Amino acid sequence: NNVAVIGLGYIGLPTAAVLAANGLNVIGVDVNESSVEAINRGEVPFVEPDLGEAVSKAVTAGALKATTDTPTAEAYIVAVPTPFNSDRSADLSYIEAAARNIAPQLSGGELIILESTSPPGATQHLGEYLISLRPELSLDPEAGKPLLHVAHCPERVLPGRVMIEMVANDRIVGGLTSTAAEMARDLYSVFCHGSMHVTDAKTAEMAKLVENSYRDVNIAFANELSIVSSKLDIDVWELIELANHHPRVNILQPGPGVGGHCIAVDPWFIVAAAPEETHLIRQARETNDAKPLWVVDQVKKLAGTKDGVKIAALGLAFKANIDDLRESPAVGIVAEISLNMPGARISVAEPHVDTLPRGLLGLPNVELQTTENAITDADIVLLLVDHDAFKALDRSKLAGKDLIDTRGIWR
Ligand code: SAJ
Repeated sequence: NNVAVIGLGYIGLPTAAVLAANGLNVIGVDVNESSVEAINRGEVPFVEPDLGEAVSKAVTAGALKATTDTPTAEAYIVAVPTPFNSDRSADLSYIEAAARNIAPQLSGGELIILESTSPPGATQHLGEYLISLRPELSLDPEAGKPLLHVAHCPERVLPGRVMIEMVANDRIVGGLTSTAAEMARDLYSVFCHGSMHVTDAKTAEMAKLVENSYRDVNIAFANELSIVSSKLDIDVWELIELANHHPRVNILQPGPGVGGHCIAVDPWFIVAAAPEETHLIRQARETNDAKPLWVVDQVKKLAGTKDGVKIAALGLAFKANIDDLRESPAVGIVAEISLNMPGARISVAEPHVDTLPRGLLGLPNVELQTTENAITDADIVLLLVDHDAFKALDRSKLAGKDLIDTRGIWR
């Protein structure tokens, strides 16, 4: 009953904690020594509701231990990053590094699950890579050698709701063989109360990418509508609300752009796998990536040639009520305003962080402020994230200021 979880990040750590809570002996592996030490003290190196409690309980009970060395185990869950290269193909080097550490521990019969979001074919690649390192083992049940069982089980949890969705969501389990898929299904059934859908590895990989791409395409539609509506002087939020009364229409919300490490990345893996066939998916990415610059243009137009204009930028996170600034369009927008409008003063309010992120640190005209202070002085208030804290703002404090509300909370 030993499970090793490789990569103790946003997905690996919650998975490790939930497995440990359900009676398995879990060894978490990470290259980051300070994360490993923190976890062994029962602490969590990032913010996710209810995760801290789960980790501290599992560590205290002795069911979860973190280490930098890959141990011997019956099952390995690989949850390492899959960023993209400069040509937007997937970078599988973290997966390969995990495989190089797992390979020496194998004796045959183990289950290896790739949980990282991956391009089609990555699970097959992981399996073949392991076999190239350990040729006396095989993926093929007919080969007459000790077997490795390799499967893909993509995570689908929403940041901010990870501990709930990890247990409640349905899961797709794709194996290189049906035995591998069934073994993975049995392992995840220990904690997952959703339905398990068994398929082959490549279809499972694509299912995950398609889910995020579906959302990206639909957000791009909403973002395009917001630009069209601005040109036609129509309130896009009212427009979408009205259209959504149709029983078969459900348009998503426009915003300052699409952030996070999933939706802004995953569609490119589909484009890379079929570049000639992916016009819509590519266009959606480009539309969403262009939205932050459109917001910057709105600010420039409003500020006109006024020098010393004071801008309050509310929110830096990539979406509401989290502290995650990765790929956040809000950060890019503030950086771009700072660069394009050197005469402007930008007070940034982000109640979920205490320091400016790297991309904004040291910019001479940008400072982190409380929401109250940022607004008091401002000529222009630019709302970038729909945090509850901003929704609860006393609207009379905004009187007389120019507002740019990219999330439609002040209509
Ligand atoms: N956004 C909009 N308008 C909307 C919805 C979202 O502009 O109507 C923006 C958000 O502000 C944010 C970005 O899109 O910048 C992404 O946010 P999100 O809430 O749509 O998704 P993520 O990135 O937090 O999580 C997604 C989820 N995927 C789907 O809902 C299909 C989650 O279930 C996945 O597990 C996660 O990606 C992942 O890890 O792949």
